Amino acid sequence: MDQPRIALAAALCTLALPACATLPEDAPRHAAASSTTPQEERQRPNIVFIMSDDHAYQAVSAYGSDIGRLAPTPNIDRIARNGAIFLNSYVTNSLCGPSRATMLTGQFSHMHGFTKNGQKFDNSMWNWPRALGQQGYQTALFGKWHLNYSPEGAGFDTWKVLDDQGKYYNPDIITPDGRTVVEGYATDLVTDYSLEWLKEERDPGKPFAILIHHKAPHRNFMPAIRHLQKYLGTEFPIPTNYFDHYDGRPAAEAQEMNIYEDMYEGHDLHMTEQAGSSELRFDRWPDDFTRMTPEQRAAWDARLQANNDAMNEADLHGRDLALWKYQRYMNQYLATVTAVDESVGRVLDWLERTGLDENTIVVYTSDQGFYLGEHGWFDKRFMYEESLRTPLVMQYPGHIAPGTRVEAPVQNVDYAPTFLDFAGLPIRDTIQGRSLREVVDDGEAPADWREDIYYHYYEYPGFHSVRAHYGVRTDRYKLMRFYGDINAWEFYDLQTDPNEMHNRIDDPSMQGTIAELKQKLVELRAQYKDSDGPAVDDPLSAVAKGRRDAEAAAGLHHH
Ligand code: SGN
Ligand code: CA
Repeated sequence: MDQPRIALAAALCTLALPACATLPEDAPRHAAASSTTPQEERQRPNIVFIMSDDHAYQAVSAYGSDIGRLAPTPNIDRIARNGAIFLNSYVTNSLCGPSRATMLTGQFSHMHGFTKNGQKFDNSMWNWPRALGQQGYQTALFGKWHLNYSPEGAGFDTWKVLDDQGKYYNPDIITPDGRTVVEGYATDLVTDYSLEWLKEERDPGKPFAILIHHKAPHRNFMPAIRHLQKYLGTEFPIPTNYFDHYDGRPAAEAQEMNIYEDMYEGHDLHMTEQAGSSELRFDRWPDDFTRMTPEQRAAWDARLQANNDAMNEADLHGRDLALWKYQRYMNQYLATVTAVDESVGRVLDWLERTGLDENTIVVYTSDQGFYLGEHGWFDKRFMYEESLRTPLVMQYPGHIAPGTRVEAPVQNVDYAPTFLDFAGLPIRDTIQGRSLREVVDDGEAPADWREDIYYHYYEYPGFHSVRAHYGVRTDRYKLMRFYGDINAWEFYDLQTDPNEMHNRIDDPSMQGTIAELKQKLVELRAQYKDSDGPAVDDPLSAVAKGRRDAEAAAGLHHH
């Protein structure tokens, strides 16, 4: 943990010699802050933006799910209690890189250009933290970046990031000085870095924006040693569609993100070869475990041994094994969330102790939602509810009333304009979202707030084999178009079919509604300037349609 105090050096430099402050090249040299009095300065809110990776809203107790009752998140809930919970919060493309680029720029994937993971984000693009920095804010980023090797050039005064996806144990940490392996647990390290900067390194005379980006609860779901046993033995409720057969949903059928078929038993589920052994079953990427110290590994093995031995002795197969895997997935995933929730608590406690909470906006969100066994799945990507939604809570005393419940549909394109707005900056016209101030100030959306949300997923071929698709969600219905080698429309009535099991695209009684939704989709694609993929009125290819009809006639999709 002996990291060089680069940030401290930068902060001292700023204090002593304003001319050597780490302003980005393109920052105006006459930052507005220089003309504001300390009194005005204090009135601009600080921003604490906390984002985890792959945190399902079903696993945030403020959202009121059964899982939340068994595995509560008291500190994330605290933010909701102190301020607002967004009950209809959605992403624009349910994947890490694209989502992060969207939050930074306020644009849909096709506009900022980062449509799939693995692309390289152009760090010099406009982003909201840099815009605040140019107006006198101090800005810092700790944790996962995953848009590029590092955030070099993105405008942060201080940064310290995880390499790529980030590792849970002893992660590689990249700073402006280079890259080192740091002993510790990623969620705790990122929290320590953040609190060190807040307490000791920033300039207390300036407003700040800090981005705290956790790796957890992303795959491969490794909890901190202290939480490893937390939920072993808890029986989580099995989703009613855990054994989904994907009837009438060819893209859902073709995915590779099934808990009982596609998860790696060693890597993801931490299962061992046999009773008495700590040898992991199939582990496609052994580095997550081999990088642990012998002490960490011994502590890990000791805590899971009895549970793994019992599983091996029971010699489970088929349905029983699938059910066991669901419980193991849940107890590990949710235990990684515990450390995230503790981290949120540490940050909130510090803000309250210093009184800074009074003038600080705190946001908790995730880069997208996640499946916790619904349709048999882990991962995300699909426009179905669990990965389309993402948790979002926000507090700002005096500006957001405690316990506000926002029903209006919001999307991650709205974050950038929100921060600009609260910081008193104009909302630039390349931004495609709207400031959430408009919906949180009295909990009501203005009359011209969006009614429908637009979504577009691109990454195919790719991990988990989810086909490209776009779609629209209204308050009641959802229409999606998959394209590429699976070319198909899907339509759901979320009121009667919230689990999206019945694709009613061919239901004669729904054709009027479907035509209206297609029209909305045409309008949304024009509004957001998206011409990627087939046009809404492009017919499905004869090949795909013929195959679907033939399969339906053969009863292939009816179990
Ligand atoms: C990794 C994961 C995948 C996951 C992608 C994208 N495999 O490749 O399961 O879908 O990240 O996730 S892993 O075992 O190597 O973790 S994202 O959050 O970055 O979009
Ligand atoms: Ca993610």
